[in-house]
Amino acid sequence: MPELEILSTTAVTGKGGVVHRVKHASTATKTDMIFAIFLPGSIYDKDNKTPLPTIYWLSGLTCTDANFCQKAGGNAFAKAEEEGICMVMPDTSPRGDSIPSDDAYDLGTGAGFYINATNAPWDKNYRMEEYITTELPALVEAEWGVGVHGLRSLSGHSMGGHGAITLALKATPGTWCSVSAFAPICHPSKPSPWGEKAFNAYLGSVEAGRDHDATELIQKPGKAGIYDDILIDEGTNDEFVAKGQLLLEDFEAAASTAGQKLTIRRQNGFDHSYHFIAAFIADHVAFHSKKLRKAQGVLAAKDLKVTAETLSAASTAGKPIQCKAMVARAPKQPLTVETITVNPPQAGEVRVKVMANALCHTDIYTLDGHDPEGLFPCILGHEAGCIVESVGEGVTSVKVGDKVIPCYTPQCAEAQCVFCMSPKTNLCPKIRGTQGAGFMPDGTSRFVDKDGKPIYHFMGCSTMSEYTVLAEISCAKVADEAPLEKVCLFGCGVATGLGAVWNTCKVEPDSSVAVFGLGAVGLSVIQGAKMAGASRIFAVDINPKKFDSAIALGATDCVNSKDYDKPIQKVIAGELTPWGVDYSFDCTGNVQVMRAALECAHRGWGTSCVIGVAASGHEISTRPFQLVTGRVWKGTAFGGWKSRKDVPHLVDRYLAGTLPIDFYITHQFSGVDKTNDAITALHSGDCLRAVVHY
Ligand code: NAD
Ligand code: AHE
Ligand code: ZN
Repeated sequence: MPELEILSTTAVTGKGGVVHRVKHASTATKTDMIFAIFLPGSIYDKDNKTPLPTIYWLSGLTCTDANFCQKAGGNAFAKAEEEGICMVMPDTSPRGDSIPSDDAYDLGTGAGFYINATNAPWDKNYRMEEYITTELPALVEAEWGVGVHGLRSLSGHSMGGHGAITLALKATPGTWCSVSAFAPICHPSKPSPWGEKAFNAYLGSVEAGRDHDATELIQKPGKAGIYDDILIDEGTNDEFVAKGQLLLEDFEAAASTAGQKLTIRRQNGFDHSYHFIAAFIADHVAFHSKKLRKAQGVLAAKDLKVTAETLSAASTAGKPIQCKAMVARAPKQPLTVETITVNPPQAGEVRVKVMANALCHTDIYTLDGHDPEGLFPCILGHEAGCIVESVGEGVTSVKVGDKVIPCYTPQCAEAQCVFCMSPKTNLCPKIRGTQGAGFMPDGTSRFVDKDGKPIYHFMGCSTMSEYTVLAEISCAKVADEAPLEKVCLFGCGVATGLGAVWNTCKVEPDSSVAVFGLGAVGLSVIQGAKMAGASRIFAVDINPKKFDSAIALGATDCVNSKDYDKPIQKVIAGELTPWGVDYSFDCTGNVQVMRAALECAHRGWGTSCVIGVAASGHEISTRPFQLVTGRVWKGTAFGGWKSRKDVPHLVDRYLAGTLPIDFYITHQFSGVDKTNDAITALHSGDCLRAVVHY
């Protein structure tokens, strides 16, 4: 691996996102090259080289990597941070005193045209096609582990737009996921003046340039349709349109003939500058993110197939499995990493390999000894994504290799179950007794520690173990292409918040809503309320660091109860609104806050929903007058979702892109033994969900 020199590291997003400027000796251009790489702070972990998708941005004539970072980086990196995507910004040519160049701005330095020159004196160093398509991705993947498995896309501006489209069309299908461009040079071999100069110099003829020309390439057999769509923006005030440099209409016509879908947006009043790029770069990042996620899903399904085959080949079925787990030995004690035995599933049970587990506040609440049902030693965890390793007798709804999300609110769906048969509730009691007692439905545990002693189960899930056993009725089977390290969030917090709004309270459009506590649960209440069309959303927390996320999800007002010297309910109902809000939600577990939430609900009809879980012995109270005057107090468990029926639909909406949740994942860790670090993160106050990959 060539020596990399980090020239500088700049913080560029409020979530720890950074840009490194990197210098290295290039084998392709036979000189030192500089590029920049953006790594999203909220999701990239250098130690584990988180395999994030990556966009390669190709700049235009005269530019270096720095132009894009300084002039369009703000919007680009903010969106890339949000989407969990890396960006790589290479230089536009080899540079240096020993490198041939030309006085003109459109040949030589800063004008490498993303081709491999074949003509002297350029042929030795001007090998930008090799550099961008081969050397740089290999280097980036080796050093940072990003853009692997073909999870990379191309975008660029002007000469870089030409580069992005032509390199994408010339590549073997599957090399790049998607391509987009700003004011691309589309028909340089027509020729356009830039094309004529570059191709004559670098390749010896314009004719030779046809192989590096988007309009020519798209007409070649097998090129149209490699990409289901290509996004292109061009400014209506771009001087190079009139100068016949870009010729987008030629590419448009050729693509239409060839049957290639293009999304062309001619942006009113914009010119050829970075203002133009900065204005629309977030759209392009979102465009690529969607394609990259889809590709990730396909990969995940392939992975699944491999894992399923490994699992069934492993034939651990019917045998005890030794694995690592985090055991809660006593309240208020750190979890201990232990090798335990997970016994085979009995009738009606399923043993699963846990792939990812997210921390929920309720795990902490029990670990801190506040749960009246808390039992020790136990294995906590209940917000996870798993793959079925083996099934017990009589299990029909899932099979080895299926992806499942464990559900602490099971669903037996039996005709005689008045709860499962009723549309009013999701609280199936079938196994609630044994589940609350820390056992499987037959009243025994499947976990044994190294001394042969049983360990209690927790919430019917116990996903802080590499393997766990679930009741079949607690398994929600989800789509094979679902990324478990993301959709695990539908196992509890986020699903609960969305469900509290959509199922339990059925918030109507134009309602006013107050949300107390802006953790993942509270923020998903805001997301749900926004999607339900609520017009006023009060986000209440005592930690102002949570307000940015609340606003990003749709909050209209942020309220810090500590800023007031009177009960917050009197502020919301009285000062900020005349009579209170239509709906309020407690997402803190604090009984005083639950009271405040009720008492700020609208006189006559306000409904307040308790989501937070209160410590044992803590009880709610208010004056009956509050209810007499029309307020309704209710609560929700898992957002009212009928788990096995509804959770797969939530996952499908995520895969369709209509229910984004990635932003809740603020921290990631690798290995079950990193769970204590995740707990520390959750206590830090700037963590929504910490996902531990196993
Ligand atoms: P979290 O710890 O991430 O978030 C709690 C938020 O409440 C924090 O932002 C904190 O600053 C804020 N807060 C604390 N005291 C406050 C106060 N006095 N006023 C205003 N804000 C205050 O927790 P989470 O994971 O989002 O879970 C929230 C609650 O929901 C927990 O009690 C959890 O146990 C419960 N929960 C219930 C269900 C259910 O099905 N009912 C499901 C999941 C979680
Ligand atoms: N064990 C506690 C009950 C805790 C509680 O209310 N749990 C919620 C889910 S919290 C998920 O993070 C729940 O769904 N409760 C319904 C149920 O059946 O437990 C106690 O108070 O005993
Ligand atoms: Zn939970």
